[in-house]
Amino acid sequence: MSDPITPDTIQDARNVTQDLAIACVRSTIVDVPTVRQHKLSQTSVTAQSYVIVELRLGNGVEGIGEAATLGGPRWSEESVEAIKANIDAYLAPAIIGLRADRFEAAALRMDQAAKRNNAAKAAIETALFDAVGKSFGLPAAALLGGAVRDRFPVVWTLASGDPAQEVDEAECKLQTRLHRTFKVKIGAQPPETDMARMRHLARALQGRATLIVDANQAWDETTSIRCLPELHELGVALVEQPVPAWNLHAMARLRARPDTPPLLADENVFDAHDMLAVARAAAADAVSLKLVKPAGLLGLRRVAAVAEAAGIGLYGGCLLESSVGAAAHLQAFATLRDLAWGCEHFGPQILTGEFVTEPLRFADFEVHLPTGPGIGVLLDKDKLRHYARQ
Ligand code: MUC
Ligand code: MG
Repeated sequence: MSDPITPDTIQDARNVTQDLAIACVRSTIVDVPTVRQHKLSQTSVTAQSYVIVELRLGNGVEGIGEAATLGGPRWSEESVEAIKANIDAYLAPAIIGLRADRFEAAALRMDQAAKRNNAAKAAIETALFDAVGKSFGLPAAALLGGAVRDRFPVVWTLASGDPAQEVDEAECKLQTRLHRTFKVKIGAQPPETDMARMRHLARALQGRATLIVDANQAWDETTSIRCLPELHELGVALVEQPVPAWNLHAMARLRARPDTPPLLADENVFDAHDMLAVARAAAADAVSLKLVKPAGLLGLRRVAAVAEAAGIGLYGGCLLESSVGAAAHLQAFATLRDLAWGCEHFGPQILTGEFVTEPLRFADFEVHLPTGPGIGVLLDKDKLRHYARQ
């Protein structure tokens, strides 16, 4: 028999409501140099820029979240400057006073306050999960259904564009047992140059590493028809977003060809509606899941649910997040029943420094789910100040 409801029980419930009320939200732009230049088809970075959200509850507990970008508003439409402005002016005011554990209500209010702005919304939602988790001593994964894994095979990205440097970098990652699957960023150079680069990498790493490529929408259908069979022959395991995001039907036609490697949808799947369209068009074998695309952890799980229902594999994507953003992704990825393609949260490793008290653990080709409550990492406030943009 459960205890009868007494005035004390009612008072306790009132206290919880006050404890969990969102009291304030602060956003800070940070810039962290990378260890080398990272070149994609549409952008190139020597520093990563994030907006860090610190959200305080009535009980004094602070939750944190991160909005990642890649080279300004060039990977998607959001820049750190716009993210901070929209958090401060629209998103934070929309949720002040709300109970932090009303995650869907917070998402609805943010959707009413601003169209899209999904990276900004994801950073706030992450901070809500972190604050609620920290209030109850539970990992964010527990609030999402519970973890089914505590470590993830982790990809490294080769993106200098110089094949000799890339072989050296891959050798170093293999030797230190950090990474053995390498994603090569193509599309910044002409296709013929990229194909020569791929032949060089495949030869040098044969039998010791798995290669995948990401064209970030750089090729058209004709170029893809010309190049995909050779990538297949070279043993490339996955080709990410070869054609523009809008060209779903080209993805489907390419996928239907017998000599096309498995295709990974990235920029053409932001939310669950996009996922449904890709599934209906039979346009991908796998989907890259990232918090910045579906506006947070709940949205990411909705995309994953549609993909799972369609038999499309899950790949744990990134946007070169720091340990804050990476930890949030791992909390969500940990709850997915089948993460067939592992994850690529190498972001903390490409930064020259970090702003958490304890960085994520990378060992034996895997990244580990942090064990603390909430997203599992804590800000080092001095370091955050050091990287904060003045
Ligand atoms: C992307 O398009 O996948 C992930 C790794 C990387 O190097 O770039 C990102 C974004
Ligand atoms: Mg991609």
